[in-house]
Amino acid sequence: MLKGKIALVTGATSGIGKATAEVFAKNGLKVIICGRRQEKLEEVANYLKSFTEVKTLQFDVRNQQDVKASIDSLEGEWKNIDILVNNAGNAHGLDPIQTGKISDWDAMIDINVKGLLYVSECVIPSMTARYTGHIVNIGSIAGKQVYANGNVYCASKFAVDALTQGMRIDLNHYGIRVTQIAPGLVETEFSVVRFKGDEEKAKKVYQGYEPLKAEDIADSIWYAVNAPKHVQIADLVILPTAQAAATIVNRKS
Ligand code: NDP
Ligand code: 8X3
Repeated sequence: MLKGKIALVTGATSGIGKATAEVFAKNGLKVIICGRRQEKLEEVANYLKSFTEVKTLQFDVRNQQDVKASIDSLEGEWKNIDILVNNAGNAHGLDPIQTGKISDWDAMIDINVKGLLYVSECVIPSMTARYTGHIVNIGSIAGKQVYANGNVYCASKFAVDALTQGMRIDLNHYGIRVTQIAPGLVETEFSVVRFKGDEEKAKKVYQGYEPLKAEDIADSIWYAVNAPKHVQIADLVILPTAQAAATIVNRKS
């Protein structure tokens, strides 16, 4: 059903975005992969090209002008994006609010919230004009429950939850489906970024239980986009079996 459709995935240089682009490519969708790291984009694109047609767009979602110029540079059929996966994002720091860093707060609001809006603003017009499309926003369990020291990251993901609902309401008339996927603990580069390159600290987040893999989330995204056209998966919370809530994890060691 989706063979030949065009999907744009932000944050496709690693983790959930990369795994999602791979599932799409293997199922015959044409993919536009986005991220800041050009060498990673090329590496992923070279791999995906054995399955499908691929375009790369290199931009920082914080830079509205670059986002617009990049997406506007798409030509011909590539302009008609059928599926947008707003995945680019990260946590920066894990500090209590009283000692949090402004630069971390700015990064999380600018990337996770404003970046998602900047990309959506460029893609939505071609969907409304065609009365079709599917937007998948990657939220988090952190957008459902606030946890200690999560403050601004949680706020950014609560914003994704609200924006997903808002998009679904405003785009309802156009037949555009809007889905939120809200994962719990997924082992990716996420914690390395959160802890600013401290690999040891990052590794501990995923020890003593089996965390989700990026591929598990990619599968759920595929389930949502591949559902029959009259079915709109609105919101999926996906946790490792060992995780009961944001900070309740059954660790064996
Ligand atoms: P990764 O760190 O592995 O991937 C993050 C991706 O986002 C990378 O491809 C990165 O690419 C891109 N990115 C980050 N900042 C920017 C930016 N300023 N401009 C453009 N692209 C950017 O983490 P995940 O795969 O885990 O994270 C993907 C999404 O899933 C995020 O929104 C995250 O909040 C969410 N999530 C993750 C969970 C987890 O436990 N891992 C759980 C719940 C939600 P590049 O560096 O090349 O720009
Ligand atoms: C990522 C999962 O629990 O670190 O969104 O917030 S968590």
